[in-house]
Amino acid sequence: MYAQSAEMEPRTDWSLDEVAALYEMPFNDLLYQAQRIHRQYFDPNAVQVSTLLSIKTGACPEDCAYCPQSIRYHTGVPTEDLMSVEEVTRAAARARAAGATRFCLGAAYRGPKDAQVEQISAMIRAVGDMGMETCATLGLLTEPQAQALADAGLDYYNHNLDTSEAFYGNIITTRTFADRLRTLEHVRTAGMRVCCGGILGMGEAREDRIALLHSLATLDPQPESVPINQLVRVQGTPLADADDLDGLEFVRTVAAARILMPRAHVRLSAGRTGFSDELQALCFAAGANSIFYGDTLLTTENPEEAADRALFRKLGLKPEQPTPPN
Ligand code: SAM
Ligand code: DTB
Ligand code: SF4
Repeated sequence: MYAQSAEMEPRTDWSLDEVAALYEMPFNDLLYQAQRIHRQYFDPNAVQVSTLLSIKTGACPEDCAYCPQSIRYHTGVPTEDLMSVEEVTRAAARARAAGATRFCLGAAYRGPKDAQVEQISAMIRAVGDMGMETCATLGLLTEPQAQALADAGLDYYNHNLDTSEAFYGNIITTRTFADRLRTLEHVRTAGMRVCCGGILGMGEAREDRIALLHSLATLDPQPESVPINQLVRVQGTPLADADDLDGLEFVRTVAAARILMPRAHVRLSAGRTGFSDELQALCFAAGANSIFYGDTLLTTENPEEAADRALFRKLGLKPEQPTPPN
């Protein structure tokens, strides 16, 4: 039922029941399947390394219940205007020197204005010229905005589904799940690669994690990059006191993502500061093969670079070289 081979196009016709059956397999069987598929498609000891930069911080009009940058919550995140191209290239040069191969620009927008897309396009050109892969996450895009970013050479656009369609309304009311799917379509039409995943630990049930995976795996084509975030609980947000998620549920989600989307890079994204080395090692064994590297994500903490270097050494992992453009 789960058989796929590296020559075949990944299946995008998964039924919800199939995804549930996969997610709920005995843990050892699930990890074995995930590891087997991981080895068919990837070097199991290579991890893609991305660094994030918040190019426009805070005062976002949206009401995403997890987010420290929403203007509706008092989280102490300072408001900062859109950075200059020079500031961005300086940060990218630092990230490149530290070993990152992809640089991801994040902005606290519902969606950018055209003038902002123009300024961000200049940043993308500059970072691309430095030989790094580029990614941006700017919120909802119109079709011409997606085309403008693609024309600037943007390699990936990150736009997450965040959670299941059924649970979504508990988390965000200012834009819909369908709005997100539309932006993903514009990104595809413009010819960019898609980075799309979600957040775990927001009080969702296992069935929501299964439904999120189902939505991601049935995108056609599937996303090239799938960030799995663990909620970072930020004081002042409605989810500040969300219950802990069992780490093994996180590993199950990573393993199922690997099996369902065999060609995608599955990224351990937000929340790694709360993970032990052992939990991260299990995630890598389950098929995760990308991380955010650098002391900060957008506004919250990420493991220290030295800690990640030590973890890579202990596990014999090495940074992956970028894939050549299409
Ligand atoms: N404003 C744009 C948007 O929402 O699409 C781009 C930036 S937004 C911060 C990018 C993603 O970060 C969100 O979709 C969400 O998945 C993730 N994120 C934000 N706050 C988080 C938190 N506290 N914990 C985990 N993930 C978070
Ligand atoms: C994604 O899925 N995770 C990253 C990235 N896409 C932009 C963002 C995580 C943000 C965590 C909260 C913060 O640092 O503000
Ligand atoms: Fe704004 Fe993005 Fe945060 Fe939502 S996740 S509040 S859109 S910055």
